[in-house]
Amino acid sequence: MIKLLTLLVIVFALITIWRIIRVLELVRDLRGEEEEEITDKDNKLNGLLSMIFLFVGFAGMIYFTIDAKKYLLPVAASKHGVLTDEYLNLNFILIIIVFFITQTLLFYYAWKYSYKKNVKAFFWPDNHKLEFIWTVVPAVVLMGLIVYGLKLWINITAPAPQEAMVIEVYGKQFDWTARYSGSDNKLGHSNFRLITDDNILGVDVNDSAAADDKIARELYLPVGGKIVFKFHSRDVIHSAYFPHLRAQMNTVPGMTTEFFLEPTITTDSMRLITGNPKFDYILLCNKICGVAHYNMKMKVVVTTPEDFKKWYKEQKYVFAKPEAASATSDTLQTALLPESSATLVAAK
Ligand SMILES: [Cu+2]
Repeated sequence: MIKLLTLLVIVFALITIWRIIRVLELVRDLRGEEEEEITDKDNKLNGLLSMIFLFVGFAGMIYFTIDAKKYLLPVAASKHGVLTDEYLNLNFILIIIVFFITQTLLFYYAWKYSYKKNVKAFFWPDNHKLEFIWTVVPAVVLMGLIVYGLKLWINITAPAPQEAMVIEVYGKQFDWTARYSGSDNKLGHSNFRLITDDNILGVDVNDSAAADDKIARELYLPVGGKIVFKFHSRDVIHSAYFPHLRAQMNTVPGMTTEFFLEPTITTDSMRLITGNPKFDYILLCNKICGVAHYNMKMKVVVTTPEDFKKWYKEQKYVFAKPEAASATSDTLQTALLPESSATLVAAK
């Protein structure tokens, strides 16, 4: 309410000032006075104000940029995320350099070459060399950025390696479910026609690959593991967004989309990095998919391979474990996991 009142006061004040100026103009017209001549002093003052504006603007820009850092995401927690962050930072650095150069020239010249009575402007209609330079240099820099970006994109979206652990991420209005593919590293076939209250993902009970599949409402990932997510949707297009892992992929009804990534920082380590003991990774929906879209999220936990195995054992099978399933299926794709966190640390 106070904000609205303040806004109203400002608006009325501006209207009042505008009316007063208009009245003064009318009074001047009635008196038959000429419009004031612009003096050298006015030009000097305007030039000086340009320079002040430049420095105040720069100071404000630097201050607010640094201040806004607290709203940004913490360091990337996946292998490819570090690369995309580097690319983004490179873009920012280039933009900032160009910004400082162009703004400095703009306001400096306004001050330096402000109108002086006895100085005549030099007539310089074109300069091919200069135009060539300021066309070619940005073109080459942009080409470089595009080629670098494309290479990065091809690298990130390349097919996942064979040994990557397959996890289904299933979206529906308005929640996420995860399905782990078990010791065969194969997800059992699923179909929306098979969906029932007991079989929320519509997994085919007759598919032998489904026997060792496990279902979870929290997404646990082993740090250093190679993970390939297979995304599915029951109803509309959702978008699976892992901000801290720098990954996003649409989930589309009737088709499988996928994303390969390697988490590099455990939840515990990230809590230390961010200085926030309550920090948790999260999976969000990033496509406005209906009334409760804002609430469509799942907790993601990145943990050591040992803790991951422990957690995995406690998870439920999609179907009550049939006798046919091998007794060893509880052990999961142990071969897919990094050996232990100790070797991970050593590898760093
Ligand atoms: Cu959604």
